[in-house]
Amino acid sequence: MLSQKMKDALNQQVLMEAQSSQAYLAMGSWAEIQPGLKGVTQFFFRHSDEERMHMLKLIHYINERGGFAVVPALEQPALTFVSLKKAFEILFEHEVKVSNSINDLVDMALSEKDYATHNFLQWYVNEQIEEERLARDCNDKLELIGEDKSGLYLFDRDIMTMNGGGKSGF
Ligand code: OFO
Repeated sequence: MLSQKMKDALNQQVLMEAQSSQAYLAMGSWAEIQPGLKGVTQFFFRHSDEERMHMLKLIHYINERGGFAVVPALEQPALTFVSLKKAFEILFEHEVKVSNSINDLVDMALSEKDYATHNFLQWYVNEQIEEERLARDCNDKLELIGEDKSGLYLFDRDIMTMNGGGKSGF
């Protein structure tokens, strides 16, 4: 059984994953109308799907452990971005926040001696290592590319293989 405190905290994480999915969906929609960003578009849409899967995993876990997973209302995410670099900076900062939130949940699980939830959360701990790494790589590459159009062309091409390259698939 989950404690009430843990149920609430896991439901908050459901909200966070849903917001992530929504934020990356908006990035995908923005990228889709920019010229020449096919790879990046695919990357954002796929990432949005991944976040939905993270949310679903939590929903099933909460319900299986005697709680009730609440499907949350969502805020409208940022819809436009001054540059691709800015979008990836936001994505990276967001992933760091998600990692911190997962770490707080792990702390709570340990302090409540809820080892089942602790065990369940390890998947998210590993996932966040991968997601932060990929987001950091993208930011580093975009920093190097700067305003270079041919660099951006290659970035857009390469990101298609980065999608499937990580453990998470991003
Ligand atoms: Fe769910 O990992 Fe990104 O946010």
